[in-house]
Amino acid sequence: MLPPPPADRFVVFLSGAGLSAASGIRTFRDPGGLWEGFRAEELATPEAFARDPERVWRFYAWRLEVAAAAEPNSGHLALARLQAAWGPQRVRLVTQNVDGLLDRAGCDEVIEMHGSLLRWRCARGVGHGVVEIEAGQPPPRSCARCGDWMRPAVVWFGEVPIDLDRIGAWSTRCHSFIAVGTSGVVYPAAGYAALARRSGALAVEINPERTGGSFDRCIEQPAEVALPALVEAWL
Ligand code: BJW
Repeated sequence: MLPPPPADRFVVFLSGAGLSAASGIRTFRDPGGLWEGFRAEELATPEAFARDPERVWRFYAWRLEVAAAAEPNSGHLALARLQAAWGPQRVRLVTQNVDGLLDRAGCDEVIEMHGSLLRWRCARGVGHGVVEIEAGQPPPRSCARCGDWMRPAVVWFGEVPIDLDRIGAWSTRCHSFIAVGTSGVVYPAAGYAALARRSGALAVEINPERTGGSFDRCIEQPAEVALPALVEAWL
């Protein structure tokens, strides 16, 4: 079993799509994943949106519907339980997921580095406000201020992810860094485990399929199995 962080140190969990797989949300790159049959560039880039806003809008409206209908699974709930017991200073959460499930599981202060499907904004950029989507509601199609298309406040390829300074600082100072359910192919997220490891942290991955990234240990189990067991052992 992994050593818990001492009381004056902290652990960082960086999650990816595999964490939400057991909630029925498809990953991106597994067989049957979201990108199968699509090229990412056709949907998850500003250029794709400029080319065919209707198509990209519909893709994300559908993704929002799926996320809203999903429930947090035992992996999300285990992280919430650990954070409730030790506090957000000792259990720091970063996710690439845009589904809001960590939040709905009761987690605090989650860095959503690739944004969220639950917030939409005007395609023209900042300044026209952000719309928070109510449970079960469809996203708005057009901006109430200028009539241009609305887009999800997610981070597409070529856009800069959120809160990178804080994630970088956490990675260099943490006791342990645990990557959960991420293929490690998308940067800068994929670089933080190696940064943490070079900085002296224990780097661990939880993934039923070893990714070959820079880790000291791999727990080759699904997140919904490994996280409840880890949290039970630590508490
Ligand atoms: C389970 C499981 C279970 C299954 N339990 N596990 C060449 C080299 C390096 C970088 C680049 C390059 N060319 C271009 C770039 C940059 C580019 C990039 O990384 N491209 C690569 C594809 C090469 N990155 C960017 O453009 C980023 N921005 C950027 O770099 O800005 C420049 C900059 C940076 C820093 C400072 C200043 C400037 C932005 C990246 C944005 C990514 N956006 C997306 C879409 C978000 C919206 C949406 O949801 O549609 O984010 S792409 C998609 O991939 C999504 C995810 O968050 C992200 C990561 O995917 P994830 O989560 O790892 O999912 P999968 O499917 O890949 O893996 C799932 C894993 O789960 C698998 O391993 C399974 O085995 C496992 N699993 N069941 C546990 N039950």
